[in-house]
Amino acid sequence: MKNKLIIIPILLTLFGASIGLLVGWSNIKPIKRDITIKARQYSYDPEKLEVNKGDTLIIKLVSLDVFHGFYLEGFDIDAEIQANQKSFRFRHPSEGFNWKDTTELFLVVNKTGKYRYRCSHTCGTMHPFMQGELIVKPNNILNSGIGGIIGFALGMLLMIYRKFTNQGGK
Ligand SMILES: [Cu+2]
Repeated sequence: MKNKLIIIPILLTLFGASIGLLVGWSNIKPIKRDITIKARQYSYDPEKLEVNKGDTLIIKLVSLDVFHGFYLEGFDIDAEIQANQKSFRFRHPSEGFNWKDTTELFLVVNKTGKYRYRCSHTCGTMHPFMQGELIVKPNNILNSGIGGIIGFALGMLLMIYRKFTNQGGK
């Protein structure tokens, strides 16, 4: 009988933690991110972008010196940026050379991974080395962690509650 009393609280704790994990898993909150990428010979600022899966990126592209490109691998985006202009033009390479003018790129990052962005317009001798990296992280690790903690706390509360009710019954 003593063993049973130990097992039940453990099961309740695990059950609570599992519920917490599931709640955390579905509690993904994507956000909007305003991002300005400055291009100049021969780098991008920022060189590395870290976002979460599901986020909406609103990307402004500016060039500080000469004509640059911005080709984002994995998302079918290519852009051309004139020096010191607020607007730029972009296309989806899969649709050919159908350029459109814009001041912002809207992009929902719906997959995790590392994606290179690179200059697609020859801008000088070091042009081939002009590149950066977009890192899309899963956005549920933190949530599931918090969910697990809440679940654990819930399990502990259930265990305490059971102890009290058991004592009350006797
Ligand atoms: Cu360039």
